[in-house]
Amino acid sequence: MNNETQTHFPKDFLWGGAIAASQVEGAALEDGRHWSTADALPYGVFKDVVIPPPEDYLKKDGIDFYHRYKEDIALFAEMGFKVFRLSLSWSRIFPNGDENEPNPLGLAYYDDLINEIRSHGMEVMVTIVHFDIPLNLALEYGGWSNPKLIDFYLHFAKTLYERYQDQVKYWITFNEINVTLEAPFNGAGIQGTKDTVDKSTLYQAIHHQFVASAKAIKLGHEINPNFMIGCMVANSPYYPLTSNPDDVMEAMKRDRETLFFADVHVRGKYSAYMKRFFKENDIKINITAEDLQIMQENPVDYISFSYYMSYCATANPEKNNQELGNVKTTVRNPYLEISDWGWQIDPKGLRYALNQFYDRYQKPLFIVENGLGAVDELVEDGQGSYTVNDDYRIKYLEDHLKQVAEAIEDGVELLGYTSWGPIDLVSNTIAEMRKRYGFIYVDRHNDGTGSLKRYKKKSFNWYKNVIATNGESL
Ligand code: BGP
Repeated sequence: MNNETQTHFPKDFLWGGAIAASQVEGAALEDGRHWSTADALPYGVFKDVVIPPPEDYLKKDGIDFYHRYKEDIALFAEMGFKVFRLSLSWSRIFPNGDENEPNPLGLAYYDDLINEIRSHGMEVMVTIVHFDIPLNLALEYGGWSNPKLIDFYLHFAKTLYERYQDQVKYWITFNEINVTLEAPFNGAGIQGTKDTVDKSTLYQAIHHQFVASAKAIKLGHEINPNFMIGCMVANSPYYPLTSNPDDVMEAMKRDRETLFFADVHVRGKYSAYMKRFFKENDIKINITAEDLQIMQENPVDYISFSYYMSYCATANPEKNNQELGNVKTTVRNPYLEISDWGWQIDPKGLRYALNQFYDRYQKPLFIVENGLGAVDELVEDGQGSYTVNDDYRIKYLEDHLKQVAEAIEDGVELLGYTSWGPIDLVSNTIAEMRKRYGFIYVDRHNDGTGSLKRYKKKSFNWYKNVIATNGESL
């Protein structure tokens, strides 16, 4: 810890890493698995719909985690992970989403995988759905616009809870639930884009997810009262571009597009500003008294979020036209650098976001994704092997973690930190290998070539040391 910061991370702080099934496993059609919406991205949304995905689709083989997980988990253990966040592929367990009986081979795979993680003494954090709805539920049922998805989801959640109740303590009901607003197919299995899907349909689907989430929290606590069940949002706070009150109001409005999702999960009801928004935009949603009761009675145990960047808001439509990140069109912050993919790098924004959430909710928080996607170059390490000198990644993570330490000093109750993609994986929406986040390099390329061999990057030992010193080395 440097001199400016006196803070110490809590003694039981959960350091670790996070992945998602569809971005690592591969084995897309092995052992009874069937297609998911994640396999159909980006083809299902940005180009003409191509289903099933074409042969060269990268997620089809992923980084072959399905077969190599023992080697990968041993590397995470070597770094000293206290927790490992993963998702379990819905379409591996219920290939079409609407079956009664789970696929025994899918469950057998996850039995082994979870045992392996536990055998290294790590806590397991499961994201029940991470952007991968069985494709059949999207095509035949219209995704989450259909209330039937609630029961299919609960059946899936119950299967996981009952089977892994003694091994998994931390659960997340939906990954980045607010992404449904920007990417309806990604988040809710609704075909179309944010500009083409009707707003009532979109918010109805989101409402179904809220109900499913609350019911899943109730069910989970009935099965094991010690479960910690949380929501997860993509958290990119907005700053006003200028001190013009119109910019300030715009920033407040755009922040609420995210806060709305956490508000509902914590307060169990729609805030007044959303009711006004629905009214003014003629958005009609079917919300029953029973829905509201179940939401009210089952708030989350903690709030988790991903943090990659902050945004700026301006009320001037002429300036509001720059593509930043994967999905948002907004305006660039003149004070911030951007990553190779145009994501604004803002460590202090993480301290700001942590404080904003803690002040608002007074609930434990968990940072479940953070990291730098960059182009890495594999070079000889002078000892007969290869490495990546990723000082830029170390800097990004170090700068962010120092701000996390500041937030803890501010009084924020933070349960843990899992970096995104501790091993290189296929990026989500753009489905590329070129964008790498890992401490471990995977020899696989955009064209599908590569030995799939794993190499430790420079950041591997750096993160190992951060964990070993519980953040004192920062
Ligand atoms: C989040 C997703 C992850 C992951 C990450 C990085 O939105 O939860 O699945 O992909 O972003 O995004 P990308 O893969 O586009 O770099």
